[in-house]
Amino acid sequence: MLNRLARVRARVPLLAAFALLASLLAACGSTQSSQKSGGTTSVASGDANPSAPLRRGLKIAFLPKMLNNAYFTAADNGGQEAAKALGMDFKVVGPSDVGASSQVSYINTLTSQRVNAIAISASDQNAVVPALTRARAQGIKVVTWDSDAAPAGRDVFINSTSAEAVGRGLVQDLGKQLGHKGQVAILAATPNALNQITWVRWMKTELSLPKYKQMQLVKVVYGQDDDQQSFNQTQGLLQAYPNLKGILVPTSAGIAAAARYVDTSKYKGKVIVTGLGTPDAMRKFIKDGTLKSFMLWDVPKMGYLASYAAAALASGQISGTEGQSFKAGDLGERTVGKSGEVILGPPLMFTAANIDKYHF
Ligand code: RAM
Repeated sequence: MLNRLARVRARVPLLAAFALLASLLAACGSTQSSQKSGGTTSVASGDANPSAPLRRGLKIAFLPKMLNNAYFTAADNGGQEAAKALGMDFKVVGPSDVGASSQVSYINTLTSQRVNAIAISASDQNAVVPALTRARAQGIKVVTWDSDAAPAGRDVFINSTSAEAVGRGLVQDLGKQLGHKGQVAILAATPNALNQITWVRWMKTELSLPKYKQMQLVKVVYGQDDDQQSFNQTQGLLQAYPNLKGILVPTSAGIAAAARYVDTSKYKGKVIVTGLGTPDAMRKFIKDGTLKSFMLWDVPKMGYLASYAAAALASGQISGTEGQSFKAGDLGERTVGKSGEVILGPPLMFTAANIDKYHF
């Protein structure tokens, strides 16, 4: 996989599609915008020794929002690759749904098993915090990735990319395709996950600009990262709003289901779908013209970075305080930013021109 990651990285600067993202990031004025929780900021503190030796034989557990979801499996695979390179004992556990409290019993079990680190994408920013706090009180290091928990529950957050770039970028992409006119809706995953909350908030911020005055957001619905529920929600939206022109879908399970519905319906070619999806699941829909574009990041790399951060924490090289640096294998040296956040990199825009270069 590392070869593949290296290949993907080498191509990134060459892709014309990224010009859009580059201009977007410039317009945003910052690439550091994060998923912000409502809670008070309390990043981990304490002594860290950057030259402490890397501990071998550490036990790390990945806890995605749910199992059997291609997006999370790709992240887990990246985490496993890094764990192997670091000599860590690696496992993945997790629920089969993205319910707010579904991860709590897994955290409790991992705590009693005394793993050294938990790497979690939180389905709910608050519901996991008491269990994570108990884990941390026993010396377990907690890295969130993809979707953050309130800062009190973790040491470091591996953010996929700038939340502002995602929210604004998806609306800009849709606006362009629609000539900035027509009714639009959002099909998100859940109302509890911080990544979803933050992306939707940025979408609304972008939509409030004068250039979108003829683009009206009519509804936000949730498909719970479930294929059938997302499919049904897409159908429901199109029936309830016969003039709907576009759907923004910031969830990989949701966008695949929405594309599948539109593909075989009378709306194909009439309703624009864009959002966040995995290249393997969306390839067919890009090729058959159901979708022109969608966005994501290198998901295995995100998991890879989470494992390296966990190893650095559990070895005492970092504690999660802003300014500390750690080595992240192929990804080079990374520095902890504000609120214990480490950003993987800029988002990728996928189109027919580049989708075949990505396989996850
Ligand atoms: C969904 C999940 C995940 C999100 C991706 C893009 O599968 O909600 O958290 O980042 O989509």
